Amino acid sequence: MALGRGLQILFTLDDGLVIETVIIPNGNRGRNTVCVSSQVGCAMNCQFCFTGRMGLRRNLTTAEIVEQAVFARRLFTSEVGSIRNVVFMGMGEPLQNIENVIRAADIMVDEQGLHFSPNKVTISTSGLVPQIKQFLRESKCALAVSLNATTDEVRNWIMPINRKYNLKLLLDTLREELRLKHKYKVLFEYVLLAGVNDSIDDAKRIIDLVKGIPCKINLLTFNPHSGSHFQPSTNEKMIEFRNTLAEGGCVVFMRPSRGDDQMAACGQLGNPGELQAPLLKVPPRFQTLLEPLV
Ligand SMILES: *[C@@H]1O[C@H](CO)[C@@H](O)[C@H](O)[C@H]1NC(C)=O
Ligand SMILES: *[C@@H]1O[C@H](CO)[C@@H](O)[C@H](O)[C@H]1NC(C)=O
Ligand SMILES: CC(=O)N[C@H]1CO[C@H](CO)[C@@H](O)[C@@H]1O
Ligand code: SF4
Repeated sequence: MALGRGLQILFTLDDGLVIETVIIPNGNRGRNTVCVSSQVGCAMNCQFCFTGRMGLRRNLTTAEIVEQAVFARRLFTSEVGSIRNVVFMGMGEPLQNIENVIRAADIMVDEQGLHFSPNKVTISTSGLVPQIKQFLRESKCALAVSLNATTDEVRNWIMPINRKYNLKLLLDTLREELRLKHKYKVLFEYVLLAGVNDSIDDAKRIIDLVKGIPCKINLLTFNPHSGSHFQPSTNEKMIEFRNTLAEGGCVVFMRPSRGDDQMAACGQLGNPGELQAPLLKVPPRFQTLLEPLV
């Protein structure tokens, strides 16, 4: 079955609010990924994200989170492949709903539950430092951290959570906490934005920033949408960026462009008609390079 860009499922909750779950196909191998939501909306206001622009409505319950994976599993019988991975990259900042998220992830990996492998259940965070510590201590599941910038100047702008927990604090915390884990690697997500964070100097800074942190780095293509003024980097830029990281000794992945849009569908959920959160002021240095807002 060809899923094209991924299969989007809308769930209406008991109180009438709507959340989205996306199934991301993985080629012919039939090992599909389900991208689950953890909150209705999100309070983090990342500048590239639809969901962030809606603001936060509420946390999902443990059951509402687990149900998304159960439903995806039921849709995918063996003929069309199965669901092998769960990523908490839908609506919401999972670690802002940490109790329910840890419980849901526990159920997903429990033998009596959904019995996913713990390294196939990934919680993705924008960087809530105290919750990252708690998560790494209490859960066996995988952690992805959205880095998306290499200086506080840029990260403060595109991911406002950085004003509370800056890059140094975030990375020092990971360096420290991962010493307590056995054979555990954190995944850094880095979305390349043309002219904003895609220079070779950025790649070189990443190499320094992640030194001493067991990790993998995932480079993603930005998927432009109305409501955002960013543009994706060119393929050549991405390849050059990837090569610089690899030469610096990093384990780096870059999704082929087809997969890109599918991943990008996840993490940019939400109804553009509900825009509420303000766009932040663009630092003067970047003003000329961004597209005017539609
Ligand atoms: C979501 O859950 C967290 C605790 O896990 C709590 O601190 C926060 O206030 C909750 N948010 C809402 C909107 O209920
Ligand atoms: C930041 O990273 C996350 C991936 O975890 C992604 O969903 C989001 O769109 C990224 N974007 C930017 C531009 O920072
Ligand atoms: C941190 C920062 O400003 N990084 C760079 C991102 O990439 C553009 C161009 O590719 C540079 O101009 C920025 O300095
Ligand atoms: S990228 Fe994630 S954390 Fe940031 S606003 Fe969107 S849903 Fe929230």
